[in-house]
Amino acid sequence: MSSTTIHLSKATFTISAPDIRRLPEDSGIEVAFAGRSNAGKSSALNTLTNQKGLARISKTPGRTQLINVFEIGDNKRLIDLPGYGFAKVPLEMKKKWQKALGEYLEKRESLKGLVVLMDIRHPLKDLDMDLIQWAADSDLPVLALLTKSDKLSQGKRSAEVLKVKKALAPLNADIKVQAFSSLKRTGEEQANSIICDWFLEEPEE
Ligand SMILES: Nc1nc2c(ncn2[C@@H]2O[C@H](COP(=O)(O)OP(=O)(O)O)[C@@H](O)[C@H]2O)c(=O)[nH]1
Ligand SMILES: [Mg+2]
Repeated sequence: MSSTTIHLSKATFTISAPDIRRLPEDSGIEVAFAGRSNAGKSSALNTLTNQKGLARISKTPGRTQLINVFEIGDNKRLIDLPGYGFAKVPLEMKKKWQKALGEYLEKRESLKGLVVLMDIRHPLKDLDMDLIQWAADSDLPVLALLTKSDKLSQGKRSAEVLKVKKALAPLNADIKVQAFSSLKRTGEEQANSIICDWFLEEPEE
């Protein structure tokens, strides 16, 4: 048993990599954040690390095309993956960073958990489902974070969480669903605890 406590607030920016070859050595544990552009990924990273400027909150959707790495110490890293699904971007650019995203997901050995961020008002779009299905097939645990939950009433919020849980249940995988608001800090504790558990998992033989 490890007695270490993980503090996401220790995260410091390490590098922005255009492809996986430019990433730190593939050892230790990484937890990656992925989602459609504008899903609230940068805001969630800032909230969870308690650092306002950690992931620059992009005003122009689709500009965060790089793999951003944040060290939290002890060979553990948070990974901010390029946002996907933004239409108003030249196809060549899109292909390039979608390739970086795909390569990261397929090849990165230290990836131990995937946070998929979706706007609670529009969850489970095709690309989100592709990603979650892929993680399920790869035995990678998933936290589906339903962002901007402050935009819905309590009743609608619970209904949406239930709907997403039901939709994902047939995958029979390690998938947790949590409503989240960076604005109100809703779901922060739960998300933090799931992510820290991933960081504390014993390495496999
Ligand atoms: N109301 C509300 N707006 C949010 C929340 N999180 C993000 N946003 C807004 O959604 C937009 C996209 O957020 P951002 O974090 O840049 O998304 P990213 O493209 O996924 O990194 C910004 O205008 C944010 O202010 C939230 O919890 N509540
Ligand atoms: Mg962003």
